[in-house]
Amino acid sequence: MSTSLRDRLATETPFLFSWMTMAGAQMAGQLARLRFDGVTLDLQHGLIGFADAAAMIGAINGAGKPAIVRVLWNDPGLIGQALDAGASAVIAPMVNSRTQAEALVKSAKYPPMGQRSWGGYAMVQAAKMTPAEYLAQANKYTLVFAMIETREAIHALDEIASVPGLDGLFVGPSDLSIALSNGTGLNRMASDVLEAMDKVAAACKRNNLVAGAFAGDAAIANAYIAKGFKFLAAAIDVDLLRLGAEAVLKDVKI
Ligand code: 3PY
Ligand code: MG
Repeated sequence: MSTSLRDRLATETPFLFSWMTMAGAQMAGQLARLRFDGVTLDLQHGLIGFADAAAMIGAINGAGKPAIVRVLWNDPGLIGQALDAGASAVIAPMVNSRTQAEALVKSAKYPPMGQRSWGGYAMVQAAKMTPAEYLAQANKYTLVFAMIETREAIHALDEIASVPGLDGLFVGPSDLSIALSNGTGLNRMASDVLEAMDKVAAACKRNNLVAGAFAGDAAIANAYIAKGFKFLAAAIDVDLLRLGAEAVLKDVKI
């Protein structure tokens, strides 16, 4: 029996994960062995199909880290598939209303909390449980996050955050900055984005939810942590490659 991601998120220490946009189980396994606390697969904007994701989730779990999936959309089939493949948490884009948040929880949780459908064995093996144990514990063992990235979502924050069974909110600051600037800006540190994020952090506190966000670099992660966010995408795979290449080449004397 284990509720490790939930237990870990109940501690004070921020949970920092890498964010994969490229397919490949070997790379996922390598990333999972770095110092990040977990690995997220981006199936919305990344170049990762489901068969890729299933192998990558196996590699991440095999390295002893939680696999998290940002699904393509708030859709019961896609959410069930990610959890059945062994994801410890799912993050659903563009959750803008209480109705959409209720649908999200329904997709991710077994009855009586929701309507997740039973099937597949990767999740049972990943959790190291029997099917009966998994069924009994899955609603606690797995987490579901609603992405807050539009004006509508900011206006409906408490209606979304108070949906029973929802585990956290996850800010998409790029889309939020586009929305708040009426399509003229892309700035994860814009002042109106930061103000909206204060409201998200407060709604999480009021409703006992985990506050998460896509940060993408250390400076932004630090700014969001100071606001009370603790479930953070700290770096994208392509940036990690670029930063590694730059670090090596700057020291080569040519
Ligand atoms: C956003 O910032 O809009 C996201 O969805 C995170 O990549
Ligand atoms: Mg987004």
